[in-house]
Amino acid sequence: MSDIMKQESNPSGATGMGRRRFLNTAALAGLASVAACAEKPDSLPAAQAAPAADNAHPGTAVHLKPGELDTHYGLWSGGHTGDMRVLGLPSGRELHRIPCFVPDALVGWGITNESKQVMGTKPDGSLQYTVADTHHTHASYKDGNYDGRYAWINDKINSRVARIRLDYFICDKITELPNTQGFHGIFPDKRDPVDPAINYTTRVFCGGEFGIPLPNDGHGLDDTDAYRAMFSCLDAETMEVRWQVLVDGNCDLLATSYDGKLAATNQYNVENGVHYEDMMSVERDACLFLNIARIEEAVKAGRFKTFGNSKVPVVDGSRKANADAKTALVAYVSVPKNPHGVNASPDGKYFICSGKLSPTCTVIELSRVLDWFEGRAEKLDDAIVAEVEVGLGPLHTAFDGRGNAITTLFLDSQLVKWNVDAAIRFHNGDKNANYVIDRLDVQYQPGHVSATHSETASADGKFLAVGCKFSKDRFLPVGPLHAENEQIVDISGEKMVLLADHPTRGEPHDFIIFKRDLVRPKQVYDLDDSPIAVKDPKESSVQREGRKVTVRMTSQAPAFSLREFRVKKGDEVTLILTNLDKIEDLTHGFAIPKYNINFIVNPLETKSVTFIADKPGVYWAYCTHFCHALHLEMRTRMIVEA
Ligand SMILES: [Cu+2]
Repeated sequence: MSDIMKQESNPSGATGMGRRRFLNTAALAGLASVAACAEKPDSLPAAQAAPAADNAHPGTAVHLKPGELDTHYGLWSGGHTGDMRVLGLPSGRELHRIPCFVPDALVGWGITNESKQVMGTKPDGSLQYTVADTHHTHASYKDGNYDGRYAWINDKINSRVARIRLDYFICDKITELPNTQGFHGIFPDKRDPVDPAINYTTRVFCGGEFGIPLPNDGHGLDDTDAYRAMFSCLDAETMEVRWQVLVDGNCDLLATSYDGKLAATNQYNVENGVHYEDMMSVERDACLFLNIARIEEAVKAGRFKTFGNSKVPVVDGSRKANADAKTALVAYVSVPKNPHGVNASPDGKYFICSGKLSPTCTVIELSRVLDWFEGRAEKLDDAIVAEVEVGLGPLHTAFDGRGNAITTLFLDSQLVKWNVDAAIRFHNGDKNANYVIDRLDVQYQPGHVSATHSETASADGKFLAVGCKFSKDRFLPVGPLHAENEQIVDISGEKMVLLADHPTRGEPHDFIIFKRDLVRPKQVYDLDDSPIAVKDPKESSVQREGRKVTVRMTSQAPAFSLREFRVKKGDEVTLILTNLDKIEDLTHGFAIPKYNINFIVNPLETKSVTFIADKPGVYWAYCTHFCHALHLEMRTRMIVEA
């Protein structure tokens, strides 16, 4: 085990930590040995026993009796599976997966015409992309709280952002960001910076992580000094990219202010290096604050460029071009090197940037950033109201709505709960200000953390979830690939109490948690949701136009409206299926053997598929989603004539 891991946590957390101020490359290499420790469970830090939750905090019992419902929804990023996962909390039960970026065999995502249109296709009709790496998910706001309209999720690999409608819990739009690689942080605005009447989300901000040549069309391949990353703003309704800001450094996480005026991204590699030793060569990086009103004025005034084929206006947010507060679009607030995660406190006052390589969290007061922009403060550094030690490897912060921050410590495998006001007093010289309130061991190496309504004005401090990157010995071994460990923690009292472990498939990263009454999902579609709905079984038909054949049919347990349909070899067949069963929970499936087709139709939902009937023969198309006692008999024959 590395020396770093052997160092004990300082119980006060406030003084005499005696640790290296910053981690170096050798310490980072220690992370590998942390993972390797899994072979020797005895050498691991002792897991803290979970007290019986029901006795300790009856309000947050995680073990629901059969038939009992969770009190909260959790929206989890699906990681490699490119979906959004819906959990019931605090039980941690997985309720649903909403496919976004990657095909899904249950709902036929990537199979149906409707989903392909959302996902994007090549000229030959095949999907543009079939892999994804989702990290972060956030939902739309109104008056500083979630309004239950939309959620958004990123795909880091192909720089895409997906929107999820929270009425049907489906993905309805995907946008690919131009001039961007490694799209990482995402956050919607919370209101308009100028128009006070617009107190809800209208913009979605996206942070580009990797620097690339602009345009990235084969020119400037080796001119690495010119590689730059891009911060983007999308229209929340149209999902079109409104504008972009060229920035120094690599965008990690994003946060937005409650007045709509500022968006922030914690920026590592402001050196703009292309190798890791270059990326960590300077002692301080920056948390960037974007002045939204000024950027939009600059775009309106035509002070922008475009790159390559993209028509999206790009303004200059480089450090050099933004030194003068009077004209700056972006403020570069200095924070310790390679920061990780920036989170907005629910009181609207502070953004907290975690140190990662530094054992500190930096507290930045938003009003002081605005003071700098508006000429009321000379030094931008004065916006830093605290920079205090919290433990090794601080990454992300959740809030309990009672003035406390709860930060994950990746290297210490801990959550640390600390009081923000006390940290500010300590920073200002009050050495008796014991800002660290509690520490809790988690299992193991935590990354993201979020609490109930954490980054909203109604943070209620009930419980939190922490995404542990390594589970090691916490679950039955299933071969070399370990599950990750999402842990649920009660934060309603002074001491944090570990309630439950939940294995998750890799790798979820980020999530949000909100009260269940915030959304009222629809249980049945409206026939008019689809312009091609087959509204009556009598409308069923097989229509031919040249080599194009349209098959229209309905499903109603236990039968499809057509007992058979005939096409000819080589026909382009479009099959439209409407489920006329309107009872909640009565979903049918539709699969065609040897034609790689399977999808579901929910009550009163319509979907379509298009394919070439290239194999003559009889194909039993059948219902793949259990619906009725005669489910096995629910079939139709596709007859392809030679
Ligand atoms: Cu069926």
